[in-house]
Amino acid sequence: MRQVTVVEHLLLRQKERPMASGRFTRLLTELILSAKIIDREVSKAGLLDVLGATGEVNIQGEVVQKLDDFANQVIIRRMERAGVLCAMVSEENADFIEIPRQFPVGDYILIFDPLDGSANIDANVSIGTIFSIYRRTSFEQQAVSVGDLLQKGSMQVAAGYIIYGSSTMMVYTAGNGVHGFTLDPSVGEFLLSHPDIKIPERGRIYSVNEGYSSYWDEPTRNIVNYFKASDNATGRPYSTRYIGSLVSDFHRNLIYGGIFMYPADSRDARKPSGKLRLMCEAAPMAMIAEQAGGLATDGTQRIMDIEPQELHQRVPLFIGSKNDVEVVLKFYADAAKS
Ligand code: AHM
Ligand code: MG
Repeated sequence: MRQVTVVEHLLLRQKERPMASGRFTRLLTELILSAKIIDREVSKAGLLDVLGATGEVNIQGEVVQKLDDFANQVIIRRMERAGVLCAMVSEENADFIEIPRQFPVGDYILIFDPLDGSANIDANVSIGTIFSIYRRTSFEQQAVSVGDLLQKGSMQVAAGYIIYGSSTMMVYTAGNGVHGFTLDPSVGEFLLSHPDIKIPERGRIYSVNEGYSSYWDEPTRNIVNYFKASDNATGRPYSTRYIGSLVSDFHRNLIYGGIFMYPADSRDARKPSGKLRLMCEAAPMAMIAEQAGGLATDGTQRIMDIEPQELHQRVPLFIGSKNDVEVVLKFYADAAKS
């Protein structure tokens, strides 16, 4: 059987739009190449650690960088030359990244988390790159400002992730369904393996870091108790599955059905809105969830409708199967009434 590569898939989409300039395809092609480079290094992570421990240097004679810095640099250096972006926002950089003057610019904005869940890397746990693409709305000749970047999730042109797992996959949406491609390392191509992914309406899994339950608000505690309670009609109790790596937890729930939660947490006064970032993590995952038939909320508001006030704003996140996220909305709505 002849399998469609991700670039062929993008070109087919481009052909369906006679006015398309090919810049979006160019952007994603460059991002895919970045992902392949990151994948190559992630798959050698243990090996690089061994080499580092013996005091050896890598083949270029350089000290091996931490992988999340490496991933960040790969994406920035490749994408700034692509000629299609006007700015980038990385979870690793406090400020937004401008395109150096010597390179051509375009009107796309790339927001990304280069290696999410990288705290797990030494234990060989799956990690991922998350991306989100917007278009600037202001006049193109003006310098880009933070205001150009603070767009709500519903303005996203596309969103996706690459999961470096037992196999490496890219999952993305450009607003017409969610498609998954698996990297065939023997040919170095992402091949269409999961066309038009739909998340089951109801799952059997809840994913949350329950170690922090004493720091949660009351609705969140009640929600988790609900998923743990026994009820044949709704298939409860659900199973707990929590990896601590958003891309992996989300991807598993996307395929099997379920809900992922990173709620508000009173443990750290600086993080009353939980840990995850609205723009780099929650909004792109929300677009994928919705395109797959699921939902994403902060408890009361649709994630995609939240207007960001700052680049690294955090937000509580409840995301996954439609029926399961509706349970969350109901608990929060009931709490607001009482
Ligand atoms: P990171 O962006 O620093 O990698 O942190 C985000 C990660 C997510 O992948 C994961 O869902 C979460 O942190 C886990 O946090 P915790 O260890 O508090 O459960
Ligand atoms: Mg992250």
